[in-house]
Amino acid sequence: MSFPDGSVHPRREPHQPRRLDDFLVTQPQRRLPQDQTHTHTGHSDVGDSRPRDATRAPPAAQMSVDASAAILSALRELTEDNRRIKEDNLQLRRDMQLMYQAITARPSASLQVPVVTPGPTSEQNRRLSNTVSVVRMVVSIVLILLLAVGAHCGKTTNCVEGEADCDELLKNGVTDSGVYTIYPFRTSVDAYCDMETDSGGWTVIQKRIDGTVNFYRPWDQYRDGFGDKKGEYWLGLQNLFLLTAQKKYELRVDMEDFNGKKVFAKYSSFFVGSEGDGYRLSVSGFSDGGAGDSLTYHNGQKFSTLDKDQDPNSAHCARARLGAFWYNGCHYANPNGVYRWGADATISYVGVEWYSYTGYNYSLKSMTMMIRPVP
Ligand SMILES: [Ca+2]
Repeated sequence: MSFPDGSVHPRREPHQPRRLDDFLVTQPQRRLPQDQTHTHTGHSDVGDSRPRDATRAPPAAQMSVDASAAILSALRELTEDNRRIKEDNLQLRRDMQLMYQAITARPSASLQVPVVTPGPTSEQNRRLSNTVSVVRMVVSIVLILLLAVGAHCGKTTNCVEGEADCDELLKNGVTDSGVYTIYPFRTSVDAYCDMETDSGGWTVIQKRIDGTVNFYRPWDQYRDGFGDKKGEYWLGLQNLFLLTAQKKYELRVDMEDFNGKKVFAKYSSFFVGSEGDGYRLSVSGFSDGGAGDSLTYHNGQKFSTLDKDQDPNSAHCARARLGAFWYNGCHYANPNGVYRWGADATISYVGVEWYSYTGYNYSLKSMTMMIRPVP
């Protein structure tokens, strides 16, 4: 039997099932002499079930008593064997449960469990198996305790506590917009907090304002975040996952064209899945602030970058649109496209675009994506 970490459970010698015949065969074969088949009275004892004095019992009756004793002995041993097998099976199930819990709690954990070579006898194997079972349990329990301690914030761990987002900062009296440290799931993240727009409390997750930061970047940078928190930046997909996993959030997208016209689009529900699910976008509940809806089209899509094509289009949308986004096939919104100062059709579909507002080939002056817990 092998475990997920590759270790092998010490083989237990199966208890050999015993048959009644084994015991009966081991009994001395008593053959009656021909001259004792009948008593002097001429009466046959075969088939006579009446109790008799043992000292006076004829040989056939004695054999029957011996056979009964052998059967009772065999039954007792079989019962004992059965009890041991049940105990071993129960212990094995406990070991497996502990190993499974330890491994699933920390996939990278490698349990160093000694592999025991079966000994010469089943009794020795049984004792070794019991010893190894105890070692397994102790190792598993220690691992589980270490994981539990590791999950708790302490002096030796990096996790910290504080406001989970800009909305909590606002409620704690921070009313000025600016860059603050927030702690989604006790993870330290710097973000710009908008404490003015629509009553404030917004955590900015993306901002384009002047084209000073290059947004055509690979997966790792979109996962971890990049840019200047006081200017243009992307907060990072992992941070978005952590943020939106802790509460129910709404999304607001503010934008401005080069004529100074400001509009926005708002969505009552916004969250981002885990990296294992491609940081999949879930967005719904559009309400119009003049920009129209160009984001619902992207709902349900995985995130794509120049080095990771996860969009359903046969083309590589991130490369075709010179950006990175939850491309569908490919976009109505391209917030992370090329900043190019207004109308430009030299290369189509690659600007900072919101189709329902200014169509394709018009790169907006500013675009800001920000989230806030739903009241
Ligand atoms: Ca594709």
